[in-house]
Amino acid sequence: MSQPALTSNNLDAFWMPFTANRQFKKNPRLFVGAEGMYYKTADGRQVLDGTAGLWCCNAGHARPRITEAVQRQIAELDYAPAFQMGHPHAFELAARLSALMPSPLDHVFFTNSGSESVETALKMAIAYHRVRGEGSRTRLIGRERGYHGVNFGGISVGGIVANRKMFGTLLGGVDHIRHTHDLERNAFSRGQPENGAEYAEELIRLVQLHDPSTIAAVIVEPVAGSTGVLIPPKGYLKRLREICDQHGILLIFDEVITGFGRLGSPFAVDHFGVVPDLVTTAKGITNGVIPMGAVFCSSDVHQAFMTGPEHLIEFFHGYTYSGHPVACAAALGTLDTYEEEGLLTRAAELDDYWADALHSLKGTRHVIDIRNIGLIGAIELEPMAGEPTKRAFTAFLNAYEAGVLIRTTGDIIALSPPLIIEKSEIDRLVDTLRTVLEALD
Ligand code: PXG
Repeated sequence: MSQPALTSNNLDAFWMPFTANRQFKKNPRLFVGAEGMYYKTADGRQVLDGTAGLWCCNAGHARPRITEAVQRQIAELDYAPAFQMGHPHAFELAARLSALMPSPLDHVFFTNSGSESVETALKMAIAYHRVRGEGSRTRLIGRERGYHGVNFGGISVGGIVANRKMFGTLLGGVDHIRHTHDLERNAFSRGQPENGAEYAEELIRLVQLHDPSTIAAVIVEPVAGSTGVLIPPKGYLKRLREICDQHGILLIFDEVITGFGRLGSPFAVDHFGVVPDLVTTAKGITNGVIPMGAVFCSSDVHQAFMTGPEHLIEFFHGYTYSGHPVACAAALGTLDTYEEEGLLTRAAELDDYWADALHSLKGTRHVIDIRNIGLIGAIELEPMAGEPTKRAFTAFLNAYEAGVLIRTTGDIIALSPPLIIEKSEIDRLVDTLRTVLEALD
């Protein structure tokens, strides 16, 4: 396809998401191609993908299995109604996904994004209690600094101030436990930090305040990503599970970024050995190629809905594109690629190399913390006096000019490369960052 000529005029119409639109349009950064570990820019440069797109292209770019599966599917069956009708690939995919996830998380509900997966899980949790005769359990508990997408349920249980403050009163009946970030005690931890399991006890305080009979579910990211990579302290997630069990509260893991191999196991559920009642996923499910999400639920949750006359709809929820044939084809091609190349466990093989490379940046200018888990890394910078976020954003721009794509949030650099990354590319990523950071004001 020929490249359209871009003038400042035709950049205007597109209101870009989560972007400094005016800054971007003065000096746009446009990708026109991608293959393997690299993007190609409109000005013909190769850029090393240090972020797997937005945490989604876990197998890297332009993977033939996925491309072929999508092309074939569009020609064969472009769309099938999602309600009261089906097509074989949705069932095949659900079965393969549930086989990947530990039991009893063996039912799958399809969505089109992480945000929709979150809304679906929250609604499932509230409805679950109601169908079992505990309709008073409607309250949802999230966590400070949590990111659960951008829809109203997600921003309500989420804890990122900028994503919430513009949008009114949000969902009622939501409360939050505190986040687990503790630089004073845990700075420069490799893997899970030693300190902070006790932050889970906050949940007991909220249970006492609201009474368990009012609480439907607790939702957390096993590793918080968007807020700047907050890794759970040892023992923390297990303790949340125990408290939920004691009080009949459902536990939801939001695995939109941790799912599909990011931590060196198929899911964070495996990595931490803690099994929630519901798991939200998206992104890596299709390698980012076609929008898709999936919510996994336990057989207990699923079974609770399967009552009453058989001709009646059990759960009044779903999307026109739930289980879209082309998305299913992309997901099946993605799972094939992950399996053939051992990508769902590759991060575990690279763990030491990745950690050593990242932590070699200790002592580099402005760096106040480095943290890592699986193929995730974060480098926290000392903010510029009076200008928070500017230092990291400048690092992002300069790294891009130097041929490396990173993400920043606040003054934190987040790294999450495709799981196909080679050691030499890890070196290049880290060496570029070192040069960029040393040159920053
Ligand atoms: N939950 C979690 C844990 C996420 O990380 C969502 C839900 C929402 O997914 P959708 O598909 O609706 O965007 C996410 C998304 C970043 C970044 O750079 C992270 C996300 C999206 C864009 C950028 O940290 N996470």
